[in-house]
Amino acid sequence: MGARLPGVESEDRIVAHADMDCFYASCERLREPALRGEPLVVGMGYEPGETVGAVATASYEARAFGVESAQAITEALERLPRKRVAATDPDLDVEAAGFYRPVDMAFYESVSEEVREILHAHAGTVREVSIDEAYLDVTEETTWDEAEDFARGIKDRIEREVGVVASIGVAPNMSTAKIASDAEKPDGLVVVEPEAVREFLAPVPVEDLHGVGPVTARTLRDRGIETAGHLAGAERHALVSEFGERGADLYDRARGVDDRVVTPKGRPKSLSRESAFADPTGDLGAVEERALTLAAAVSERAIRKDALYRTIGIKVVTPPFDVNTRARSLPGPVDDPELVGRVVRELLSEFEGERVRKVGVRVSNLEFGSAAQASLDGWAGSEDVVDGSSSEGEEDGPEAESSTDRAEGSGQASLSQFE
Ligand code: DCP
Ligand code: MG
Repeated sequence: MGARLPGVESEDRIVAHADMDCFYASCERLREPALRGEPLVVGMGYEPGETVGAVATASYEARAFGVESAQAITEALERLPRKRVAATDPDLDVEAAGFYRPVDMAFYESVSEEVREILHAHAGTVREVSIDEAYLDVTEETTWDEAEDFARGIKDRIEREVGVVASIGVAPNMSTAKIASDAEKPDGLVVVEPEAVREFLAPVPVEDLHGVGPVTARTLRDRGIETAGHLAGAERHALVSEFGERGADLYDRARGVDDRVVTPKGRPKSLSRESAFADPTGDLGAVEERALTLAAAVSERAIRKDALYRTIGIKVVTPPFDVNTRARSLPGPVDDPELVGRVVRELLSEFEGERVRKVGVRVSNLEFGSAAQASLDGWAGSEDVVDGSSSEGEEDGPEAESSTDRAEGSGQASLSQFE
């Protein structure tokens, strides 16, 4: 949760949110221009010619065939066969086939860096929330009358100088700006002036609100709440009794109320990831399996950030919304993915026989800049993605980084990680 500045009304601020379109795919097209305009799938854990891995992202042409993030590559291939295969198979249509490429994080990071430089050139305050996404406080840099031209200037410069396309939303606060940047993707540019916020938000489906995963969305829909407009018209206290503090946030955001101030991002105090089960499970083996995937993701992220940790912890949410955390402190800071897995498994054993809604893994007590101590092989192949959302309502300030597995409820573990 960003700091609140006394006396600063949200209407006084102009916030932009920029998010690159199908970012990894756009990066691939930079170095392989023949892929432009083609259905293109970028797979995490994917190997050329194989069927392993999950979809990190798909170009909009590939999305038209039903390919989406976090889908298994096997499923993507059913919807969109490989071009090369289709070309030799008389039963397949080459026009309805696409290209598959493996993730190359180092390259995407370098493209991201170029985009960041441009964003920083246009705004004094930039909060980078992911590899392809940032909030800008542009109150000092523009006015509502000029906001559209201002945002177009940023968009054009990113496209001209970096070669990828950004969608940008401008609004009086962070949550509305994020929805605005998403509203007309790809190549979107949406400006929501203060007096238009309520009207703009009203038709937005609850799924599109930040922090609402499939599980929450289903609960809301079961209550007849399908849009932000419905949420805004709901009883605040009913939402609070159902979802706790988060319900209050949802209600506020749906009404276009969000006092968070865009603060430049600092170094995190912890790194975490969590993932919900579509249906609470009493199978500790399944919980453990999910937790170990999260543990691997968190350890990799620590390596990428050159962070050592002294504490390894878990979070186990049991129905209805009981949050249990357990942690173990280590004698000294380490970078040891294997140890993270082992500690997580030991801490989880206490929950044998419990039904689990959500599981999370966190490393904390971080120490940075000790690359020499980090294991060398850890530098290979680590991948990083981002999101700030946490469906238990822990807002991410600069002091904590957490993320919710986007494959929540889909039954597949997304291999994505969030910074
Ligand atoms: N990503 C991932 N796994 C996910 C979601 C995303 O690895 N489950 C990666 C690939 C994306 C990048 O993160 O390119 C940015 O995420 P976005 O949600 O912004 O998705 P895209 O940029 O791909 O598409 P959009 O045009 O919807 O922004
Ligand atoms: Mg994007």
